[in-house]
Amino acid sequence: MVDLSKITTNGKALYLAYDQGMEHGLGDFDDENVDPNYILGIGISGKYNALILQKGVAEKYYDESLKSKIPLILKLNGKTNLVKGQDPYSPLLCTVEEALDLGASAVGYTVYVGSEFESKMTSEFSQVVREAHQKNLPVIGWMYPRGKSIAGKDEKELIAYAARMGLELGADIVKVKYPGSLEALKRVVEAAGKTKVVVSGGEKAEEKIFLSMVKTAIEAGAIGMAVGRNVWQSKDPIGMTEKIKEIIFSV
Ligand code: FBP
Repeated sequence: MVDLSKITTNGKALYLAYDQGMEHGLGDFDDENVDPNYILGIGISGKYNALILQKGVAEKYYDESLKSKIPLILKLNGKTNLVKGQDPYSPLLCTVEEALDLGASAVGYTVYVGSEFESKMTSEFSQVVREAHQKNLPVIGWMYPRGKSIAGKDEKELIAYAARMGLELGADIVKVKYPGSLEALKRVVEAAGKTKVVVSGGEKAEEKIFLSMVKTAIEAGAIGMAVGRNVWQSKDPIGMTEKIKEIIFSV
C-alpha cells in the first residue's frame, strides 16, 4: 500500500482544488481568485493537506519556498468545457516524472466512467498508477460518470460503480461527486473498499447546506473533501476553511 501520510492528517484530508481555470474557464473567477497567488495564500494559511494544480500553474507559482509549506497534488489530465456534443475525453497532459520534478506529493487523473472514450482513460490511468506506485506516489482518481450511455441510469449507483472502478484500477483515493444522501455515500465508501474516498465540493452552495454535506461525507466514512469554489468563492475563505476542518478533523 502506498503511504498517504504526506497528504493526510490522522487519516483525514482537506484538499484545495484549483484546476477550474482549465475545466470551467474564467466564469468561476473574480478579480481576486483569478490570481493563483491568492489561492496559494488560502492553502497555506488554511493549512490544507494539499493544493491541486495543473502543471502550468504549478511550474509558475509553486516555487521552492512553497514546497515545505503545502503539499502539491498535480492533476495530470484535463480539458475545457468548450467541446460539446460528444462524450468527454480528458487527455494526459503531464507525466508522473514531470509531476515529481514539480515537487508533487501525489498525482490526480480524471476518468469519465461510461464515456465512449473510457477505455483510453482507463488505459492512461493504469499507466499513471504503474509509474506513480513505482515511486511510492499516491494516485487520486477523479471518478466521474459521464456520457450518453449513462443517461437515465441511477446516478447514486453510477457514483458507487465509478468509485469501485477506482479500486479496481489501483487508485489510492477516489474523488467523487456527492451522491445526495448518507446512505448513498455509505454505498460509495463500501464499493471503494480499501481505496479512500474524498468528496468533491461542487458549485458554490449556501454555507449551511455545504457544511451539512461535509458532515454527511465524514459520517459515511469518506476521509475528507477536495473543495474549490465553496472556499475560494467565499467572502471569508479562511473562516470557511476553519468550519470545514472542524467537521473533518474533530471526529
Ligand atoms: P469544486 O469544489 O470547485 O467543485 O472543484 C472540484 C472539481 O473536481 C475540480 O477539481 C474540477 O475542476 C471540477 O470539480 C470539475 O467539475 P465538473 O467536471 O463537474 O465540471
